Amino acid sequence: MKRREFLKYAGAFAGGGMAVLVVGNKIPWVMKGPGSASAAVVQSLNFHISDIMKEMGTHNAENDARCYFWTYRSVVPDYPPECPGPVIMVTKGDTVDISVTNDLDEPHAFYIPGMVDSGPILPTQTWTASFIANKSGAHLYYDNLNEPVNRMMGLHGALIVRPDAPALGHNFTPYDNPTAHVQDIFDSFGTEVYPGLKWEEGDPLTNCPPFRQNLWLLHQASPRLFAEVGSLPAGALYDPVEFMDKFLKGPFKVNNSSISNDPSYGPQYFTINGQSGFFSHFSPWVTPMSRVGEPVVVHILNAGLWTHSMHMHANHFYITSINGEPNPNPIWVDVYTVHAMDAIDYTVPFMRIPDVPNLRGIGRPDTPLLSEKGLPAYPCVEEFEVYLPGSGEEIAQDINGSSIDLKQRQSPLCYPVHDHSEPSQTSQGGNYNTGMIAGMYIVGDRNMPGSMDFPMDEDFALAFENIRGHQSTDQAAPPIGGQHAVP
Ligand SMILES: [Cu+2]
Repeated sequence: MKRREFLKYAGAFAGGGMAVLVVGNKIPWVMKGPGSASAAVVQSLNFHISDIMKEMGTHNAENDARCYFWTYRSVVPDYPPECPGPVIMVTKGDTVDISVTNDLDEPHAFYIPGMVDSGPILPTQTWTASFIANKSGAHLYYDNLNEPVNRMMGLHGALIVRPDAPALGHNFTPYDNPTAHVQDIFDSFGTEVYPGLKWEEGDPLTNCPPFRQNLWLLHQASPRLFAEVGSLPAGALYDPVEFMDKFLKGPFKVNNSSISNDPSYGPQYFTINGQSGFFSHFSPWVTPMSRVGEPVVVHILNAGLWTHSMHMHANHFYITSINGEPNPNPIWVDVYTVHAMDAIDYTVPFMRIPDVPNLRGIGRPDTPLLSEKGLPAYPCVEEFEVYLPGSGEEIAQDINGSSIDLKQRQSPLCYPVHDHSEPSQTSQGGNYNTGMIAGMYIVGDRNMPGSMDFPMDEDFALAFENIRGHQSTDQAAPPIGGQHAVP
């Protein structure tokens, strides 16, 4: 593609919201659920394969941090182009009608292993099909041509399929055939083992959605290499072996200035759902924000070529699914390795933080010990009133020149989720905590009288409202094939 054509898409960077398309009418709960930023109910998917120049989180007047991508873009509804493509949510057994038009100048495809395979869609052509969402869980949809080049260039997104019913006499799991141990874990939610709500259980009175889930779609991007692919003559394909060599074996640069003078072919941006650093860590579409007693499932899909190991502080979690197979032995861990193209589920119990000193055990709804000041160690009433930086210590200016106090309250309780593959903790050579990082917020405790909501300052409350929904949602969809009533 000619650069002047794709430059017109500059500005696709969005501050964290994910486009979500809900197919069919069986899962109205998802409209208020975590991970559904700008959700819309649709009866069919209408995608165009096109390209963008995306402004990354570190783009500003001094630092031209932009990257060229190929994207699946929803045109009905009309969403801005973004990498990754929209999240597609369906119920198992539903039929999904899809059309994909190729606006680029080499063949592309739409592929979900075991579900649908478009084969090559030639330039300017449109492929239409129907497929059945035949397996519950999180799946990657992607372009499998010239592998891995087309997928790495940004042609990927997530399909999340939810079971339509739990096993008889059991709680819901995210899977069709959970192993006995995975079923046990989900059956333990809402019991004395993990007091609070079942996974599928919401509570409108306390602003808690059912089926709490987050998606971590991992990817890595190289502005130099991706620009080279985008600059090829019409119809020419980039050699995938050369692509892999340059991407995976390029040397890392030691600092920002050497990157701008002589950019590496290696990845410079490490993203979760297209976001990095603050924009992923503080995004409720990435970072689980839930109460003790409100378990959350995190679907991890690695669309890239690198290995990542997301280490979650605050709670250990269960690995409940590995590459489409419910885990026969879901041990309790705090970090787990996700290879290229892996699909891994973290099931997070949202128990009390394990390092709170209780009379018995860890993480249990137990009697907390007292601090030196004679206050209970839990709820963390002393930390709730701590600000880092403190009030008046760090003042910034907004774009209108007004002063902003950067004080940050240590409530709700905020913990990091970072990748142990350390190069990913940078973005374009920046310092730690600008790359592939998520988090975990404990925003209250259902099991502690008087602590349903921990104290929240206004900025956090705004983000939290977006995800846990004080606002109205879109209308429910008609049956598949039917039409929306005119509002
Ligand atoms: Cu760690």
